[in-house]
Amino acid sequence: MSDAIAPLADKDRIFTNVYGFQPWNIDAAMKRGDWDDTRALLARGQDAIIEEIKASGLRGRGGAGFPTGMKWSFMPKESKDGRPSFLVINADESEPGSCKDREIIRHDPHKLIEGALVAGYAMRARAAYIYIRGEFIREAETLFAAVAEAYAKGFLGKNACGSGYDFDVFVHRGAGAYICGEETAQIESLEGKKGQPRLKPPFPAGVGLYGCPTTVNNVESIAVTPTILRRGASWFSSFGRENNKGTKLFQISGHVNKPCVVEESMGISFRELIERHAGGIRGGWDNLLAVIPGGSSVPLVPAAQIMDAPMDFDGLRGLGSGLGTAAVIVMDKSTDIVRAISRISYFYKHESCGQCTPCREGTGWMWRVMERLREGNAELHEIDMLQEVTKQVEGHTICALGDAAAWPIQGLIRHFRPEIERRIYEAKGVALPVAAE
Ligand code: L3W
Ligand code: SF4
Repeated sequence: MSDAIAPLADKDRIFTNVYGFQPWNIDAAMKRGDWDDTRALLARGQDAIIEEIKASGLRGRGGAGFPTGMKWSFMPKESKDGRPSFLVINADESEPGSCKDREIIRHDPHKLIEGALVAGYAMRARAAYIYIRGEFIREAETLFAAVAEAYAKGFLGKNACGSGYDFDVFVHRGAGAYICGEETAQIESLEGKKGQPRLKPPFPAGVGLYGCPTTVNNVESIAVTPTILRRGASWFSSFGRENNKGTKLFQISGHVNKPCVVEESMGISFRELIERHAGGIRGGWDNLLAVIPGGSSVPLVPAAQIMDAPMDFDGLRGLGSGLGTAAVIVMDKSTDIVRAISRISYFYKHESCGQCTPCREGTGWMWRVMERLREGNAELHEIDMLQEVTKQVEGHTICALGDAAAWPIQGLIRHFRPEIERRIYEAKGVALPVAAE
């Protein structure tokens, strides 16, 4: 059960233009408070900024939830061999269901660009590279224009904001590969190579872009940092629960009456989130079948379990799922749940970069079995065999795509095994066994 987290008041929203009611340009952004004496923020000094972000409890908003301040603290305080450090901002938003970074870039790009300067300064980076998803054509145009505005005002470049610090921001467009959202594949792609993940360790903070110390952060993680510094760590950490602090952009799609992207307190209950912002479940709460609460990589949660669940890292992990990017995919009882998960399996098969065998072979294998289960064209024992294969893929690959392909199937088998069996019996024309009293 959720500890009854109070819904967020408008005055506590960081993304005040997420619906684009006002222009995104720099003059409008400055009226909303962006770029307000950024020089004073920088004057606090690198270590003080990192400490403030640590104290705020901010955890990475790209899916993994790694503590942001701690990640920045891994960056070297002094350059070795004259090597620069870099910040890479992951705007390759491609997770099915995820659509928040796109809204930030469309309507609030200056929060991201100011955040790039502040975060880049704190980790002593020479420049930030914003790696934007190739399909985001209009968003990339906005970002290029917003970066140019910031240079024109003297907020970026030499002596950025009059701070005495030189800092550049480059926008780099991807070419349409999901795997380039994985941080080391993104670094490879930025270097002009095929986007294939590297083995970790070494982590990017040690060996990253062009072999230099690099931190890769999600768009939302960076865009919230100037506001956290202005309003204070204790303000940010007053939202949410222990270990799950702050506010978060939730992206609600699927069978709700009003799909939306909304900023809410971490830990808000699923029911409150949907009632307050998405107009309820299509056909009413009794019509809810299951929810994928964090984007396609995390296992689904059946209706009865998610209703009062806290929507945060620990609350959803406790249900065998995860917050991921907080892309909440709602499925009502009209959903063919086996087909839905099979379609997700196809996605991972298609997006596997192919460099490690369990993922390259396993994703195709899992998808083909999922398709047969969808049709009922399988034997009962194959359900256990599929489960076993997901275990052989999970944790045995270079990057998290292997896990992401395995987990949705595990969730389906855990919660909807009777539905899979029903299809097999039905396809064979055999009556379903009656459960013993
Ligand atoms: C230094 C250590 N750094 C960890 C850093 C690491 C990375 C971060 C998290 O996957 C998840 C994935 C998807 N020294 C370190 C260290 N780090 N230990 O911390 O690392 P990790 O490995 O836990 O996660 P990851 O590989 O970055 C990201 C999930 O996100 N996801 C999908 C996301 C999709 C999008 C999108 O479309 N925008 O973000 C959804 O759940 O499954 O688990 O920076 O270097 N000892
Ligand atoms: Fe590539 Fe898949 Fe291996 Fe990741 S797990 S490196 S996507 S083959």
